[in-house]
Amino acid sequence: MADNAPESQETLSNLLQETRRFAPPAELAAAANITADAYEQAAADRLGFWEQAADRLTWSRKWDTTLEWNPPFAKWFVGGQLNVAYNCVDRHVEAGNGDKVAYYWEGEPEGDSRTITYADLQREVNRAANALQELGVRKGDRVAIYMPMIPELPISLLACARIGAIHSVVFGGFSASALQSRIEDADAKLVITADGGYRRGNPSALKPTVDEAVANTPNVEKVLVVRRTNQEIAVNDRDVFWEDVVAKQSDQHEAQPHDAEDPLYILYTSGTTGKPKGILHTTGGYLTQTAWTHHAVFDLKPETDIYWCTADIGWVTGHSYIVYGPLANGATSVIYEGTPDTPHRGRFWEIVQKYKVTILYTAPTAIRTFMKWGDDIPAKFDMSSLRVLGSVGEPINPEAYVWYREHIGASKTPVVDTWWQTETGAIMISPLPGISHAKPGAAMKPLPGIVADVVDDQGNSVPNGGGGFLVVKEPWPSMLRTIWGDDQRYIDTYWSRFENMYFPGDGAKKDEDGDLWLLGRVDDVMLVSGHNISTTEVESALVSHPKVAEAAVVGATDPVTGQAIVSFVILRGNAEESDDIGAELRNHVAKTLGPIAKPRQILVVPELPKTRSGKIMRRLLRDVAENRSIGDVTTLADSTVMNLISEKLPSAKSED
Ligand code: 6R9
Repeated sequence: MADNAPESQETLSNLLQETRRFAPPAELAAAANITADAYEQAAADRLGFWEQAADRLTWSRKWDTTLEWNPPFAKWFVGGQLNVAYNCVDRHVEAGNGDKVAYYWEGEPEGDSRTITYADLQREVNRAANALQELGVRKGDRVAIYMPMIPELPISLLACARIGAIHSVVFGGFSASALQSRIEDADAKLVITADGGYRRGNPSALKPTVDEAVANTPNVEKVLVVRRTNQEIAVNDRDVFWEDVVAKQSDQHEAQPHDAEDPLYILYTSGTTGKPKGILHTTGGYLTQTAWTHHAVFDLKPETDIYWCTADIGWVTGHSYIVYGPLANGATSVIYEGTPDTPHRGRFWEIVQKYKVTILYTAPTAIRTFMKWGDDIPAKFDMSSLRVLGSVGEPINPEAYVWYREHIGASKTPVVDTWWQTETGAIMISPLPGISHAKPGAAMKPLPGIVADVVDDQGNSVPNGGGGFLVVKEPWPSMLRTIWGDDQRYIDTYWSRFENMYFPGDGAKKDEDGDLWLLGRVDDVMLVSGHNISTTEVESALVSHPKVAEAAVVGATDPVTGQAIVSFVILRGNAEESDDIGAELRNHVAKTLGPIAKPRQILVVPELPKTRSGKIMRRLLRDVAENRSIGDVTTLADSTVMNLISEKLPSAKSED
């Protein structure tokens, strides 16, 4: 492709061709929860479709109006009332399923596990709800939660939901200043935490971070502490202990109904720059869409499935697909406290084998790590129970998708690549496992009831084969309602780029069949010789080389091409770093995507910079590629990674 090719006018180049297709297994398709007519039904009557989804919940008062839409402010199921905790817990007990397991909890130290039935969960949530009320927490108050992945974490969320308090979970890996700013922004009056949790084989303290954060937040009245690790901790006047305050409470608590539009939670999302945004979710629409999508996308059969989402509850994936969606559906889930390599690199597969997990939901970053560790590790475990695999968090490279299907899913399980965001609350674009003829790397189609498209910079829909900006054109039940305390920022961030369309900030393309492929954040798009090239396509081309496990690419200023592609790659466990690896990989990309996408430079690195939720931070790599001092690293999960990368620089394989 030459520089003056007509493609240079397009919004986002479409370079990657992928022809592999995976039909749904016949058995799964025959018994699938959702059939193809759902798309037609929802297209004909979108609100009617969501009403039916809402009818899967138990309402104390039926809504009067399905949707009130004053762009960009939506209200769903107006006038309806329900209690989220009742829907997630009590109604299953009342239906005779009290003995059914809600959570198999697996601590990181081996042998440390708990089985929690729906009846157990009901008692625990009731005690915690009574305790919150005794501590002075009332409907509408904010409660900050900073905890490891222990059962008291979902119990705390549900206790808040039960009494109508608004929880704000802050991931346990965040610093004291990050926690403090989130406590202040939401003006939380209670913090729930633990002494610590287990991480990589050792107790890792949380309480000292809370102490530091609340030293400067006078509005926090109490800190409620769970003892998990029994580490020695300082005890302050504000501290009260779960074992004292919660354990003594009655296990009875009457759930009051809340309005469908009462706030359920705030969850802060940092984005790439600026002050974190407090994403606000409300009650009825959020539970409707998380529950329906969990039922549809994973084909959940609550009687027989064992479902495991490996995310942390500190992220939206954990909120929607460990707590609210699965519990509303009466599912049996696994919760794991620790890391995938403790005490050995087969820990995930050991857990799948132990609990006979049938549905597994994890992230591309984890899948690529498993690829790097080698095929022989999962091969040692019996994972024949698995029947549906899911992916979320980043674009999944086709090669990682195929590896996941083959080595984890025994070449038979469908893989659902689910696109959504903290802001969308629930899955928006995804294959359905009983219907879609899935393409590796494609999120395929908006779910029934979701209207999404790819547009050019004028907001016009691009034709099939074209790339551009992903947008959502109609409101959806679990959409964010605003940014906490900042309606203007909500309008500016999501609704100002295109008129009357929600702009999530992601690039995407439509293939010849009109199926959707996510192409990463538009901020990361590289402009090479007049072509807008997505990071995702080049990274996927690199990962399709047998020696590469993981790749990140960035555009660096270049005197000839405007920007040039600089690639950072991690090799697979069994691959040797040879002298000509740079040339080999550059040629491989040129062959796969065309010469326009040929990287200028390949750097073999031991690690990539990632956020605490596992997303690659290309911004820092751009600093390296342009020989700048490295910018703000506070959102980096492991601050030593940039040193490791810088150390590799002198041996960098730079060609041309
Ligand atoms: C659920 C979650 C949202 C951003 C989103 C996009 C990326 C998530 C993806 C995906 C391609 C997928 N993302 N899932 N990109 N394919 N299947 O991750 O929420 O932490 O708010 O991140 O993650 O860039 O805009 P959140």
